[in-house]
Amino acid sequence: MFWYAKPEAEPTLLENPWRQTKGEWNDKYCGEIIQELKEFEVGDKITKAQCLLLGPVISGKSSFVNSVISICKKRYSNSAYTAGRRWTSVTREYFSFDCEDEIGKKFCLCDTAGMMEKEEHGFNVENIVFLIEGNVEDGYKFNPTNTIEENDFHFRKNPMLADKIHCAVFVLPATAIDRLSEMYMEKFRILQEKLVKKDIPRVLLLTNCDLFCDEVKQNKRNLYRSIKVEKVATKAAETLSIPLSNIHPIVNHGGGEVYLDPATSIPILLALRQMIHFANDFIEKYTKKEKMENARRNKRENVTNMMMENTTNK
Ligand SMILES: Nc1nc2c(ncn2[C@@H]2O[C@H](COP(=O)(O)OP(=O)(O)OP(=O)(O)O)[C@@H](O)[C@H]2O)c(=O)[nH]1
Ligand SMILES: [Mg+2]
Repeated sequence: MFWYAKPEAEPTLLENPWRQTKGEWNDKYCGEIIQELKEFEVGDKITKAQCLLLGPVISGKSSFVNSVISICKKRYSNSAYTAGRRWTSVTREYFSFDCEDEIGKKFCLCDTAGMMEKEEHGFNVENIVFLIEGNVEDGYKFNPTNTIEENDFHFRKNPMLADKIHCAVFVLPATAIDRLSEMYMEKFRILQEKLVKKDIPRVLLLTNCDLFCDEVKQNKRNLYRSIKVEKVATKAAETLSIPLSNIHPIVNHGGGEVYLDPATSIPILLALRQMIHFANDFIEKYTKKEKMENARRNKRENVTNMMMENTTNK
């Protein structure tokens, strides 16, 4: 008679998290991050960190907006209309969400319609450039086949720095990383090129980590210990050319919960904190470049004026 050793189950959780955080995932740590965000100064008084959410339909963009607003309000909020499991975009209008509390004053989350593979669905890539440049006002109805025109009611002709996008946030379900089609990758590539050209920081939110990993579903505190989640984040970094440190696996609030679990809020807040920091870096760099450009222009004008004076005096 032979005895076979029962094969050991593959480990699913790491002993040490693949991403370190400063504290236990409880209300106290959640409160500390919120306090840090309240004290953080973004740009000047009028400029909030404007973050644009981009991603396929039903990827969890509006749910992220709701999650953040819920955390700010300390109760579940459904300000951004969310989709069921349909394949066309439920968000049809461009809308930026903020919250009149101390952290809410620091940022603005700009929700968009889902990007579909084909141009005729979702919204077109050219419109994203207008969104980034701050040419699109709240209320604009996404039109998948047309690009916004200068004579459109929602077209802002002379956007200020405060109207522009300071951080681009891609939103993808963790479950979709292995299933991105060629057509989709091409859309992402074009978009990334445009963002890199404009020096706009990029962050990626990996949503639905509860549906992707059972250990996370059972306990949200397993998020940064899950081997499966670490692997998918690394794969996303390689596939989408985004640094791993800019990739945030999350579970959105809203799965019928009544109490806001700090273990769900903390990774969302860590993502938001990075978005606000990156947006601020962009604002600082943009302001510096603008000052340098103005100084150069003034110098050029002074030289021209002096030359003109010299010619008239001769
Ligand atoms: N389990 C789980 N469900 C989620 C998560 N994030 C979003 N959902 C669900 O996914 C569905 C789609 O979410 P939305 O936030 O509407 O997605 P969206 O990207 O805004 O979709 P469009 O506006 O249509 O482009 C909703 O039923 C959400 O409740 C998550 O992290 N985990
Ligand atoms: Mg939406």
